[in-house]
Amino acid sequence: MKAYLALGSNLANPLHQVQSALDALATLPQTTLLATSPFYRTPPYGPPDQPDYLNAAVLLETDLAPEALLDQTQRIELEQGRVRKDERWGPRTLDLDIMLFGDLTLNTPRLTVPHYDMHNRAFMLVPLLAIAPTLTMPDGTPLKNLVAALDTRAIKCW
Ligand code: PH2
Ligand code: MG
Ligand code: MG
Repeated sequence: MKAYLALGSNLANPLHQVQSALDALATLPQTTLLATSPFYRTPPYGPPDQPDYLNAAVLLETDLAPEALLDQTQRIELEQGRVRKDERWGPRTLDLDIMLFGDLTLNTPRLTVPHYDMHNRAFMLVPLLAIAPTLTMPDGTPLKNLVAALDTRAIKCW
């Protein structure tokens, strides 16, 4: 199955965090890293009193089940010093979010796919469009239409 992940970091050297995460994703079991987007600098979505983020997207080909992939991405987050805080949308060393898993729609206590808020998040959709320009969402909406509906002017190259 093809899975698209969003990567984000705004603490502890984001470039290093994301490069380490890419190395870890490239060595996942039953998984191949097929594509990596450019790295973007994006203003915080949510509380504004935090550093800008480095955001990127990757395409994986994986034989893992969705929740097994989630186990792996959460392990990588923790290995890279992620500390879960109560503050919603607060700063983090590394965030790995499963945006899409094939055309699957999934709602379990641990995982919602497609990512519940990706259609509102230019910092997710712009990197995704860079590696998947003709992608269609599971509900049939072309990704490029979602991006066209958002303000992307604040998104820069890292
Ligand atoms: N992640 C969040 C909250 N806000 N803002 C930007 N720009 N990029 C992110 O990755 C991000 C965010 C929660 O995961
Ligand atoms: Mg997130
Ligand atoms: Mg997350």
